[in-house]
Amino acid sequence: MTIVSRRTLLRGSLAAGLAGPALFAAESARAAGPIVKPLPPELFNVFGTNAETRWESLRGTGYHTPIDRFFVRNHTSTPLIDHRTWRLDVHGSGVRRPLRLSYADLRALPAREVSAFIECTGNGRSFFTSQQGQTVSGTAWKLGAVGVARWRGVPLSRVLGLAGVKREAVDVMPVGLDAEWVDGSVNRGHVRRPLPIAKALDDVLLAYEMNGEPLPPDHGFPVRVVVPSWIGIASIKWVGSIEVSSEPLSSPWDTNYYRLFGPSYPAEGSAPLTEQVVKSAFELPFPATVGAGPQQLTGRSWSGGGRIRRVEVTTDGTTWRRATPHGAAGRDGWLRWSVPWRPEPGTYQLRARAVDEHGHTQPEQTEFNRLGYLFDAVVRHPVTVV
Ligand SMILES: Nc1nc2c(c(=O)[nH]1)N[C@H]1C(S)=C(S)[C@@H](COP(=O)(O)O)O[C@H]1N2
Ligand SMILES: [Mo]
Repeated sequence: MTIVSRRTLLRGSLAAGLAGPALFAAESARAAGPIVKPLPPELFNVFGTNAETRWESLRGTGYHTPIDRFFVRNHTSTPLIDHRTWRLDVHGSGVRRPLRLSYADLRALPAREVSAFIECTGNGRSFFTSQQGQTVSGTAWKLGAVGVARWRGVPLSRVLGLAGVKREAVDVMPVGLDAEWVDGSVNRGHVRRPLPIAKALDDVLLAYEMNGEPLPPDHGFPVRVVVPSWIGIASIKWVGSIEVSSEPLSSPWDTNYYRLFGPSYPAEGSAPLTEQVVKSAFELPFPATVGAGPQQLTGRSWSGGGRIRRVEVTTDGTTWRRATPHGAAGRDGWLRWSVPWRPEPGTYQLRARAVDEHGHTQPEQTEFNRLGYLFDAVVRHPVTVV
């Protein structure tokens, strides 16, 4: 394995007229339309550069979300990156030995597999409006901006260890190689968000495989960060550099965005968001039409705060029945469940609510925040029985 110190490499590259990570973005990443994989309407709802999974397409699939229906959230476009020229730079005031790793270097390090959801912070955002009558900004997701995959790669702690993390290191900032993001008229730069050193050294993965396949372009090929249990923006795709700092770092993604803003929060917003909240979804179209007679309602519940311990469903709005778990509740994943139902023709609002092992529940209402983050209230799912 050839792990070269970044300083040595930079000297070489500077001599050749090169200038660090930005160059790789320009050289090896080219725009390929916002999303590369097919987005058939029976699997996805498309919103510009983003695509949400249709929940009914998960019915009958296993625990892990198949790649062909895993949601995509892109600030700009999926870049096509050549793994042969890709490099990961690990640098900053918080490391003793800045590093530059190739794809082969990373692949040669001891690997780990982690099963975890990635979920957009705004998943469920449209229900602020449809259920609570509130105006929020951002993509009007229903509940399909979440998926669970098997991620294989190298623990970030291992790579940081090779770079020699200093005791005074506080923040770690992975930076994406996709295009800089222009928000209205403001260029916010490359997608990036600092992680506290404690989380970075805990369970974060530098993943190069998803469900046993090389990471697909839309999900971060060649390498993405996977931050289990945290909001999706933490899991930077197409990572090209990681800054480790002995001073606190910040980016628009933890100051202007991904905090709670609104009348119940301080003017500068809440603290930067970290863990996901509790949610439940039925594997049905939204709204759904089903036939009368005996059937099974199926769904999944998940939480960033711990394993799901109990799920209850109501089909009449008053009686809550315990759902039957299918398989075990995954840590950083979800619990699949079902309840029998024998409806007469009519209109219904199905609801499911879950509790995790640390007692986090789903409220009737989510406190308003302008950017529509962390909607955890019980969703009323309209169903017509014919
Ligand atoms: N480089 C980069 N990383 C990124 C993003 C992005 O646009 N660029 N989007 C983030 C957001 S907001 C989410 S929710 C997840 C989505 O991951 P997925 O597209 O693999 O489902 O990736 C995160 N990582
Ligand atoms: Mo997101």
